[in-house]
Amino acid sequence: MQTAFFTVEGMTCDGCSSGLQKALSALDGVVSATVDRAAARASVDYDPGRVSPSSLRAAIEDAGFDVPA
Ligand code: 9UX
Repeated sequence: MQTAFFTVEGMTCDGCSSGLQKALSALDGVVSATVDRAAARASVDYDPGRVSPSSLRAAIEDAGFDVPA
């Protein structure tokens, strides 16, 4: 298992962070996800054989948030 960290911009209420946490947790290959709105950070434990950091990043963006380069 590996852990990926992302800066997540645009989470303006607690619904954003809990919704994103739920969306990430539901992805195939994700073991667990924690999203901290105050810190603008997401931490994702994942199985690198089943999902890649770039797809995790894409999922965050698909949920409507920005991940700065
Ligand atoms: Mo809160 Mo976030 O109403 O997309 S859930 S702003």
